Amino acid sequence: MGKKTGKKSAGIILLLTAGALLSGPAKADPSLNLWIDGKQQDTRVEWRDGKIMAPLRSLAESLEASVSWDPKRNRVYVESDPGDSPGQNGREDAKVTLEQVASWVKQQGARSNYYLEGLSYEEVQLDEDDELEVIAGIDGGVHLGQFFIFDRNASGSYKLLAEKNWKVEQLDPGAAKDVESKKVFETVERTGGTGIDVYYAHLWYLDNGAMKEAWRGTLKERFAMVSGGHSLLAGSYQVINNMLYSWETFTRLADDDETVVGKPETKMKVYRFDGTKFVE
Ligand SMILES: [Ca+2]
Repeated sequence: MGKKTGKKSAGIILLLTAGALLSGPAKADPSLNLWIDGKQQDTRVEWRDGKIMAPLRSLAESLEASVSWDPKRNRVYVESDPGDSPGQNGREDAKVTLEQVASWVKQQGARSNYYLEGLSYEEVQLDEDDELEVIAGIDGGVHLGQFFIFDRNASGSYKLLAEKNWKVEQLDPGAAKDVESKKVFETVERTGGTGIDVYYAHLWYLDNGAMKEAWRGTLKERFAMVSGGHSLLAGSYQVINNMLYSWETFTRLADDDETVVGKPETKMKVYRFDGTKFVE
């Protein structure tokens, strides 16, 4: 652990409450010498109003911690392991645990019971506030599952914003697309049954504490339920300037699911964002 010597001093003062450790006399002698681990420091500390005041940066750095200041959020971060990037990504928040997420699912979910052995979760940033949201998923088998979004409220507890019967293989929705003033995320659901396997892309955003769906499109649909009727549909889409363009290519296949029968057909559709969702 290297000692960090950042020089961006923010002129920050640490307040040490005297407590039982140091019963304060000394209004007569406000300047004190600071000793850390048996070494006298250059930093002078002061008595002020019954408290010992010391510059936070020099004190923290003497203890091999790093200090950073985020003026936008009005926060000071002290990191005892400067190898970790301080504060910028919400690391200062206490991490939630799988047990906690399981209890929120049980208490707030719509069902009376869940396959909690299949539960996993991620802390992600979905909106403008500093707190991380929690996305959770239950993998209940090939095509079965649930998807949840929890938001942290001011008291530190978590509230269920959305629950969908989606089997989701990747919880983190990645980077948002900006559509009008909304941050639109993609979650891919896997569904189907015997002989049919489908992947849908769901586009959604958070709006006043609720999840709103903006669009759903097919990324892949493999159909093999009927002999002589096998097929593969492959889809994709692009969001550009509040418009959504989607393409789907439908290919008939022989029963070996490889040999292409006839010509693939591609359809393109254009959608416009109407303020709440994409419409054709
Ligand atoms: Ca947030």
